[in-house]
Amino acid sequence: MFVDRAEIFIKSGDGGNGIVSFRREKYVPAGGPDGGNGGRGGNIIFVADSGMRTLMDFRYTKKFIAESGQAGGKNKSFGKDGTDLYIKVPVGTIIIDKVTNKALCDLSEENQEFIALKGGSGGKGNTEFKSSIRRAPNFAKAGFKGKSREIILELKSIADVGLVGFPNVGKSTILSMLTKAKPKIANYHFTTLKPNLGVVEIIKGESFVMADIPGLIEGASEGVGLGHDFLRHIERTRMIVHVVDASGSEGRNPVEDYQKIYNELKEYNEILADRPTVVIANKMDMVYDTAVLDEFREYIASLGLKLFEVSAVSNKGLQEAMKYVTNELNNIPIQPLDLMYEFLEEDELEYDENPYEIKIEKVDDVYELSGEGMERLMYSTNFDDYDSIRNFEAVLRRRGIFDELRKKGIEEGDIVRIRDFEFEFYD
Ligand SMILES: Nc1nc2c(ncn2[C@@H]2O[C@H](COP(=O)(O)OP(=O)(O)OP(=O)(O)O)[C@@H](O)[C@H]2O)c(=O)[nH]1
Ligand SMILES: [Mg+2]
Repeated sequence: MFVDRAEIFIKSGDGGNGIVSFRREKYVPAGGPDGGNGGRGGNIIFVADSGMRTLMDFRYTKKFIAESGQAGGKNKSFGKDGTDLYIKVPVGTIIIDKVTNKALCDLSEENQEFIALKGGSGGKGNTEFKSSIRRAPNFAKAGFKGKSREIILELKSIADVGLVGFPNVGKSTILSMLTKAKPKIANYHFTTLKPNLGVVEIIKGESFVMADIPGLIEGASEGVGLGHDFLRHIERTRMIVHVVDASGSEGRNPVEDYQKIYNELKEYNEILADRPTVVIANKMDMVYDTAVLDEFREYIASLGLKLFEVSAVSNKGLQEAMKYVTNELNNIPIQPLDLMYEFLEEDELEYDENPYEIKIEKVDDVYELSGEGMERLMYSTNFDDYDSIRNFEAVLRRRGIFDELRKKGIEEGDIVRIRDFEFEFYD
């Protein structure tokens, strides 16, 4: 089973809460605060693994949640950080944000890592709030929540050269003659159902990777046949080897075949169609109608392209063609993927909820406060402690929540609701 696209859900770990605690010592009636800080939540990290070939694992596991940080302890002890969660993906996987459909990262090198989501930081324990005027702080801070995101993984094989052409023209035969790859070869259409990769080394020390993809047909770029799903595996290639059946053995015309495939590439992606191309006229051993061949030679020459006439089954002419390809590759740079994808800008990465946000909504006669900032403030407040309540009010005032409420028409004595808690408003 070859899987090259998957949708998953990722979430980094929540930060652990800070805690309220006081030293208890013999003969000391009230020891100082000793509540420790919470640990950081685990990060979500993608890593490119050269041992993986497909995204099949993601058909079964779709949710990835990193461990949360632990709460702080007594004696100023820090809570343990949540373990980072490493998600292994094949080399050549692109991490795409589902909401914006923009790429976050292209994991194109072995062992390359990408931190997709950082864990929430831990909250501070009450020890941190001790001061000369506040000897015994009775509150601590909640940890920051982890972040979540829906992700699309797309695998685009890393190959230098891609073999394209109609089904049955001999693409897999070419790959099998030039590399150690053992693709299935048979005299019918759509023999190849998944991309095959092989290493070609015609000139010593100058090897390159060649990809054989399933045959394309008219409408491939719109999803007809198998073609559409596999075109992405040649997106990264630096060169295209366009294979046609020169013998017209299936009653087709090589010129028309070439044009049809070219148009499919162009429909799929303009950039792909304009990639440096070499043309291989295969099955020369079966050419009986030289007029058709002459027409094809002329046509390819008029495009300014190099044509190689080969017989793949008998391994004739392939070496020469590949020598040419090897030399050409030296002059063609690696394709930057951002030609194909829009990448998210650094500052766009944080589209998640603002951890300080406090939302105000009027429901009937009640003013409701919500949002991550509100939740954190709630959890960070000890409503049995005068100091802590004062801090709670001060934070709301400082963030302009009182002003905002007044703008919305709140009056003394009106009800403010935060989750299950209700307060009367007094300024
Ligand atoms: N006579 C002749 N037959 C060839 C030649 N090259 C390939 N064939 C035959 O053509 C048929 C198709 O070959 P494949 O390599 O499977 O073709 P393909 O382009 O990979 O086909 P799909 O995977 O279906 O797209 C097989 O029967 C091959 O043996 C050649 O040079 N001459
Ligand atoms: Mg094939």
